Amino acid sequence: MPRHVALIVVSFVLAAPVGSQDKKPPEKKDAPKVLYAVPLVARPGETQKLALRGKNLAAVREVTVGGADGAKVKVLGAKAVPVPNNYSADRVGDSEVEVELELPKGAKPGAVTLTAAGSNAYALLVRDDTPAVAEKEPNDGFDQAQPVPVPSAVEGTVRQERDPDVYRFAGKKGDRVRVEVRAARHGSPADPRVVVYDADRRVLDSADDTDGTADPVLVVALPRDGTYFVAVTDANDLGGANFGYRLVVRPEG
Ligand SMILES: [Ca+2]
Ligand SMILES: [Ca+2]
Repeated sequence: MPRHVALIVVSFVLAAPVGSQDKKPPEKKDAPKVLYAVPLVARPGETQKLALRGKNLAAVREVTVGGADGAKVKVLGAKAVPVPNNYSADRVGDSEVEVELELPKGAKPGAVTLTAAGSNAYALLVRDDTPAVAEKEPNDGFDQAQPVPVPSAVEGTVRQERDPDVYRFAGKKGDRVRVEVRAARHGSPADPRVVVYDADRRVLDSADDTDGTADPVLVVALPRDGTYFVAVTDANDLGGANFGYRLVVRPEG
C-alpha cells in the first residue's frame, strides 16, 4: 500500500466518531444468507440432518448454533441448487449447506439460531410440547383427508404446485378451535392459506395472511358435533420439496 494511502486510512479511523464501531456494516451483496431450513421443524433430543437453504451458501464450511446449551452442529456439505423457472432466488434460495444438528432435549422453541459463515442468525423452528404428527400423502381431497388429533402439530410440505393438504378432526358443538400455520415466518417459501370446512364440506372460515405475515391464523366456533376438515394450500399454487409448514390445531383459550 503506498504510504500516503496508509496515512489517509489512519486519519479516517482517528476521525471516526465515538460509537461508530457499534454500527453494523452494510450487508455485503455476496454475504451468506440463510432463508429457511429443510425440514422446517427441528426436533429437540435428536441428532438430525438439516439443509439450510439460502443465498451464497455453496462455499460455506462453518455453521454455528446458538440459543441451546450443549447443541452441536457439523457441516456435511454445501452446494448450489437449481432455482425453478418463475421462482425467485431471493425467496427459494440458490444454494444450501447440509448439516448434522444435535439439539438437547431442553432446547427451547424460539431460542435456537443457526449462523452460516457470518450470515444472519436464522431463527430455527423447534418442536414444542404440542404432539407432533407427520403429514401423510395422499391427502389431496376430503375423501383422503388425514385424521389428526386435537391438539396436534402437523409437519407438512406443499410438495408441488397445486398440492392441497387436507386434514380432518373430530369436534364438539361449541368448541373453539384455533388453526394456525407457521411457514413464511420461518422463511419457508410457502405462502400458506387455510380453509376450515364442516362435515358437509361447506366453508366455515378461511385465512391467508394474518397479523402482517403471510401465515394464516383462524379461530372457529364449531356449530355441531362431528367431523371438520382443514385444507392447507399455497396461496399462489406454488410448491416444492422445500415448501415446509407447521399446522397447529388446538383448543382456543
Ligand atoms: Ca397433498
Ligand atoms: Ca398466506
